Amino acid sequence: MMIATKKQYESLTEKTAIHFAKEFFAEDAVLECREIGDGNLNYVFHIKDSKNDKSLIIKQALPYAKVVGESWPLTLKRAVIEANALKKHGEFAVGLVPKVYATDEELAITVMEDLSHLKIVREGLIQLESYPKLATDIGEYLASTLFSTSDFALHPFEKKKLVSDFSNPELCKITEDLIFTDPFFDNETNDFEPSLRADVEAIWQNGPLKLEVAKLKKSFLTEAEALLHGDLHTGSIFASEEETKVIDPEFAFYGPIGFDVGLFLANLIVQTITRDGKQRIVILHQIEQTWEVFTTRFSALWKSEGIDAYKDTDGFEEYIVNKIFQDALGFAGCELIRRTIGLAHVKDLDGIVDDEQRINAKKQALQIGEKLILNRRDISSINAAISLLERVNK
Ligand code: SR1
Ligand code: MG
Repeated sequence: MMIATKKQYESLTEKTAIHFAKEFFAEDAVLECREIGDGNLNYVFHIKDSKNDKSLIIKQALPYAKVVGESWPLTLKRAVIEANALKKHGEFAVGLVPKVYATDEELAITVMEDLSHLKIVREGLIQLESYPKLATDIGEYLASTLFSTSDFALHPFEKKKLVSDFSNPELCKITEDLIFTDPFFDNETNDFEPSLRADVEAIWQNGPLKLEVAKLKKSFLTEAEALLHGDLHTGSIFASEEETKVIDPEFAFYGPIGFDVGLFLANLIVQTITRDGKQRIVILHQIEQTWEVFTTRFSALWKSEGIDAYKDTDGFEEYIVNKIFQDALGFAGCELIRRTIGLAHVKDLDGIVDDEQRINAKKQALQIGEKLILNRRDISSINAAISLLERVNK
């Protein structure tokens, strides 16, 4: 559904958001609104009818990056990309993304299901909350959305139409710069603690590492394999012990399958760095389980839904899954490095209060990132990747 009101873009406030939301509620509704967004780019309004116990979310893209300010203009088209990606992914990952009720392209607004009974996974993990379904749900989400939007499942005309519909150059440029370029050069967008300067300069001077990052960046730029979420970190997932919902696919575009897998794994790896003992084992198990569920579901879809003429050719499916794995490890490495020394950090690391512990954790993130990028072709299984984490951690 498109919202009927057409007007020039204006930023909503808690008051005006209520006005826009009225048509979604009963006549006798008593509406309350709170802005609850804590991301880098958007406003998120929670609107509740306290009389009839109904609620929804209005998300509005801002014409600039909130994290930097009005000096960094950003396309509003991303609101449409996000709503369309939620709808497309929702066709395959049923129940794992929020429902979209309406959109307004002019105002860059999406009206969607209220998930405020859930918690952002990054926050929950930092507080050591337990998410027993997270790994299986995300493994399922990754396999179903990525396989089902790829050439393995779609007629080439349909797939190429989607590639064009989901062209998202401005948001891709952010990723190209913030994940693949800036952290590996002395760029002004970088943000790192003075005690990390020697480690950071070693990265800037590491030719073999930069060569591998250049290859990963080329893959991100050119390999239109599937409709990615494009920013699948733990801040893009809402969950409870019973439910998981993937939100915020405003960076969606056609890219390499391993990118979504790698970003999620990297954000779990960050948690392994910050934890000890049994709490750490929980996350290592989630890393293993995510990959196992992903490959099992991907393989089942390959067999039941695959349309590729070569799908039964010996070795082809294994070649594809290996490529996804190696790409995912490399992309995970880039994500770890950029979250430590680039523009956009994560609370898991920045929130460590003790200076020595925090710097030590950040050094580990850099080391693991480097190893994943450089050794990704020699890491033969998810357990081998976990052993690499064990060797660097502690
Ligand atoms: C200016 S945007 C910075 C970061 O926030 C988003 O969530 C993406 O991860 C992006 O790289
Ligand atoms: Mg986001």
